[in-house]
Amino acid sequence: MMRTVAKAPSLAALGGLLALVLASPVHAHAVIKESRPAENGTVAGPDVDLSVRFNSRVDHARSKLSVSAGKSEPAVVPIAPDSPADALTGRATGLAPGAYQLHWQVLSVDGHITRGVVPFKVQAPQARVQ
Ligand SMILES: [Cu+2]
Repeated sequence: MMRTVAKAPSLAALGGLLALVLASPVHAHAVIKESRPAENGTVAGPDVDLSVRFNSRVDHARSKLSVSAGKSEPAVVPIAPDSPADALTGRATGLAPGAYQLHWQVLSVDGHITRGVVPFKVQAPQARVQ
């Protein structure tokens, strides 16, 4: 009996927590789902197609892609006008072999900005085997 009474408040607290968890999906911050290049992936240069896909629609006009090498200032990569509604795509050109970071910043439909970095490597173009 005592045990049952003691449990009642914690169950109520659990219910409150559950309500919070259930309410949170209303907030749809853009969360990265996949990228090209992949995180820590290696791609052939010097021109590299970039793509970052999210869990929700993003505002292309208020989002940004840029690429940096080492501690250099990130160079802005124009976002392709035909990017899918839930993705940012673009093309970085003239990348020498080496280590790079793809920086993304997006405004999602709920009005929140999220950002992140995807490290990747560029290698020299593969010799073509005919
Ligand atoms: Cu949000």
